Amino acid sequence: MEIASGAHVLARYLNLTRQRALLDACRALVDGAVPAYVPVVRGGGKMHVRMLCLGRHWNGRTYRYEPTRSDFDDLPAPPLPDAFRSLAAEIAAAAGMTLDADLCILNFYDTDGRMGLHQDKDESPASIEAGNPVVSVSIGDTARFLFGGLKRRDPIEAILLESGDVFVFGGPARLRYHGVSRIIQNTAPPELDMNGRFNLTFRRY
Ligand SMILES: O=C(O)CCC(=O)C(=O)O
Repeated sequence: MEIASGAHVLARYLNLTRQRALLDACRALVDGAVPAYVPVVRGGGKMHVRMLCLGRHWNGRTYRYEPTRSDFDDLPAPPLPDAFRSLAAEIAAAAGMTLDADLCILNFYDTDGRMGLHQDKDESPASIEAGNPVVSVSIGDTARFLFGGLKRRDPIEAILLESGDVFVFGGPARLRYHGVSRIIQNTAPPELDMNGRFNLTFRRY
């Protein structure tokens, strides 16, 4: 469903088998050799997610991408798995767009996780101007996702993103403000046997 020009929600795009496989991959990554961590941002506040960047690291202090995590432990960002890159391309195509992703920001929200309203504007100007979409995949508990306009004060729509839903925003929607106001506890499919929510955003730098 196109909710705004360039912004598509594909409800339950991933079936349970694919959700389970992605969940296993996410769990292995966040507890792997280069683990997820809680970023501290420019103003000194802690984010309300555990984050792991793949392909390129997003530095929460500088709001820039870099190869190693200079704001945390200097470890190199793990590579973007090929299966993630093809998943992102497949989903973008399902929304009528194209994406050759070279990075993914993987966030884990526990039951009181959230993310303030922001624009995704730290990718290269060329990528943003080209309208390359951000492909977002949700696994686990439902999120109350906020989707606004190109200005912070524009009206905001709340959308529930459930496990297996994907959200694609590119072209004229690429710089729309968005965030997550809350996670709705105990809403993950029982088959996933999890609390909290993984969100993967695939992007092209
Ligand atoms: O968790 C979500 O659905 C949104 C994540 C997000 O806004 C981001 O990673 O920039």
